[in-house]
Amino acid sequence: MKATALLTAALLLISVIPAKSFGNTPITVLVANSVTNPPNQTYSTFVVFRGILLGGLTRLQASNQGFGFTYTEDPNYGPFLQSVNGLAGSAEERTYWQLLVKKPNNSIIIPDVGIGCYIPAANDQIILKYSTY
Ligand code: B12
Repeated sequence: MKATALLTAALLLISVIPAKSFGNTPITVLVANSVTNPPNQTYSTFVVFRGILLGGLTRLQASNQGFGFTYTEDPNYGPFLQSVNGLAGSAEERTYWQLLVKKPNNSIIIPDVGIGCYIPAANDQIILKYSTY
């Protein structure tokens, strides 16, 4: 009886864990521009379980929804988001693409890491906002 209960519990775990651990994580990406204020654009994509935002942006770019981005490699901090949809940040003009995240409860956070380190949670709205500094 005890063995049957244990076996049932083990089977339950095996059937539940993979679904939770390996499912894709849906996100949306909103492209905004606080400098010239054109209409925002939104896109949908996903990251794999515990995948980084860079993977989601790369997938989005490949999905032909009209989203494009480039990044440079910083020797210390990794990928720096350089341009989105053809518009690049500029040291002369003191502009850059800020990374913000709107959580499902509508709070907006400013991640303290870039696109190579941020791990989106399900239904995050990633906000790429062209801004000045
Ligand atoms: C100034 C600064 C910026 C400026 C840099 C432009 C400029 N010309 O000044 C701006 C405003 C653009 C910026 C943006 C961001 N930053 Co910044 N930034 C700094 C700061 C305060 C100083 C960097 C510096 O001048 N170092 C001295 C120079 C001589 O060294 P350097 O190697 O040439 O510096 C370059 C890099 O630091 C790079 N850089 C700056 N920030 C970031 C962030 C990432 C992810 C990368 C890859 C590179 C990078 O730009 C600097 C100038 O070229 C540091 C904190 C600190 N006190 O060090 C944070 C810091 C580097 N930034 C940080 C972050 C998180 C960001 C953002 C992701 C914030 C956001 N949520 O939008 C964005 C980058 C978004 C993107 N497009 O990818 C983090 C990085 C931590 C990490 N492990 O990823 C730091 C450490 C601050 C923190 N929160 O702890 N940043």
